Amino acid sequence: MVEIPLDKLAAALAPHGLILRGGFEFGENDELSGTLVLVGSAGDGWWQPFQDWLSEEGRSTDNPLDSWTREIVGALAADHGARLIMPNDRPYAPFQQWAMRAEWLRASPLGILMHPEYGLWHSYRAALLFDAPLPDAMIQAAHNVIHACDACVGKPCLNACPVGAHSRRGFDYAGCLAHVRGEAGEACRAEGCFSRNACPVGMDWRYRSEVQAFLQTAFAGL
Ligand code: B12
Repeated sequence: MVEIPLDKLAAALAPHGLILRGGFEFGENDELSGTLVLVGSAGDGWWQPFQDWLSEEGRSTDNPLDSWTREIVGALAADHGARLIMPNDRPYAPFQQWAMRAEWLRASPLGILMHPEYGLWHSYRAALLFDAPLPDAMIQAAHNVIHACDACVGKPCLNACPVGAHSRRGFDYAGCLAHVRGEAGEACRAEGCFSRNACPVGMDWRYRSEVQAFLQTAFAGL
């Protein structure tokens, strides 16, 4: 049986600021079979490699982050006989559910998963599906993971949005979008989401403003 070459994968991803985000084996009742390994980022170390790639001639500006990811992780999939699954391809694959299984994370009140070290400053950019068992190095014990939101009394994330889009009732997507796109949403567009930035966990991993502006603009379709 083939083994998943975790070290090779990690070494190939590192120059691009991408990392392995954990994995798990699908079971009998799942929609897929094999072992899934998630690829993503922690912090914004991917920004400069991505910018360098983007500045090369002939790059399309249509979903550039996905195109960049597809180029890097797609090559790994081809080299190692894995199937590439992308988060924005339809029908949407349940990346957050997969991440919960792989890394034992839970959602913050904002919907974004809370990581014990990276806080809200991490992402899932692609997944690789292998026909091989889960390497021992990827077996993560559930009890290792502390959910920081449980101990967070003030929940500043729920009080920081200028239009109250994040509340205990959930996320008011339409309200957020209208504000971010509008005249009064300049700060949200330039500095990033106030709610996400209000979280005290993982401050060292916070994306610089330039990166937050890029992601907010993409989110708002501007
Ligand atoms: C559609 C989508 C959205 C939609 C949700 C619309 C809706 N009402 O459902 C919108 C446009 C609102 C959205 C917004 C954002 N999203 Co979004 N989104 C997705 C996407 C592409 C598909 C979600 C889905 O339907 N999956 C299918 C179901 C079956 O899978 P699931 O795992 O169960 O998905 C659950 C979650 O997506 C959750 N959910 C529902 N609504 C929302 C809203 C937010 C804000 C989040 C984070 C989760 C969430 O409910 C789903 C059902 O259980 C995923 C990628 C993916 N493939 O999962 C990213 C994803 C969930 N988004 C993500 C992020 C980061 C954001 C933003 C913060 C983007 C940004 N600017 O950086 C914003 C939030 C802005 C804000 N101000 O808070 C990340 C979360 C990463 C993490 N660390 O947890 C993902 C995984 C993308 C990624 N590449 O990392 N998103």
